[in-house]
Amino acid sequence: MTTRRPYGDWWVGQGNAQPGRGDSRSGRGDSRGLALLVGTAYRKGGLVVSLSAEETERFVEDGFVKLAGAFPADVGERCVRELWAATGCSRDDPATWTEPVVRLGGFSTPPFREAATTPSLHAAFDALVGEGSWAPLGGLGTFPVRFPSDQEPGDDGWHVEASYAGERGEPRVNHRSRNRALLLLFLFSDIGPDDAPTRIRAGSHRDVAPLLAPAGEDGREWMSLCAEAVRVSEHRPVVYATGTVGDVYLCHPFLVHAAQQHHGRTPRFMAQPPLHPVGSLDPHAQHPSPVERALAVASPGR
Ligand SMILES: O=C(O)CCC(=O)C(=O)O
Repeated sequence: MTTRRPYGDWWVGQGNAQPGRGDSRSGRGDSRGLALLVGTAYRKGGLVVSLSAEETERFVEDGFVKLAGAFPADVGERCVRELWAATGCSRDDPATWTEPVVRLGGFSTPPFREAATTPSLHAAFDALVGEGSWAPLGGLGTFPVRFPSDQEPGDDGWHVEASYAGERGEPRVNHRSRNRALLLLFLFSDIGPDDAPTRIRAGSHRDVAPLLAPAGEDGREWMSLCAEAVRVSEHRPVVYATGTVGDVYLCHPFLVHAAQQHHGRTPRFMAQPPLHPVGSLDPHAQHPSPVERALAVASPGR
């Protein structure tokens, strides 16, 4: 049985400054000790990694939590072989890596479905969104594959994700985060601080909720929301979504985040699907789930 460090490889920086070492909890010890530390649950048929109460609270505060070992590394490797084939580049020949980013999508073969539907992930979705309140992932959405490059990628602006289309087809977001319960970052390669980890403004979901509350059910058009969300969250500390194959970051749908240029040596493979809710989230529910509590944070009320 393997154990993983739950948080030890977060890197935290301020703005675009050089990052420094982040959270230092190590989680060393035998697997039962680890279970107590990170809320690992034992279930028939294997080890299920789940979130501790402390991690759930941190999700509400910071807007994200990392679930280490959410899917098996060997499943990740099977996916990566398919992804490499789709890039048209050679894994062994950096001369073929000519673009800073190649966007791939539409993978639904068995290894991708396996990675997206593990008991550990389902336990975490239950913990953050509530049992019966989320729809199992049908796929993993877009893979922006990032290659080491001197060129700017051109898609590294800060933003929140849009969650639904308005009447004219325009992307929108509303205070319930209609149609998006979570943003998920699936790590399909080992990602260090130089390997284009996604940048996250920790706590920025709390800046975005008040921008949406006054707009009610209609919500706001995504581009203008992003412009304001980026401005009001500038003061937040920046965390890099580093980790190893099989780790998944569970992020609040209002979290402000951005890609970055790849300064390392090994191409980065990461998927970023939405988790769709069943029904609609309610920031003012009588018994709110953690994601609903975080929707309501700093919101002035109904
Ligand atoms: O590639 C990344 O690190 C993040 C990409 C992203 O946020 C996006 O494509 O919306």
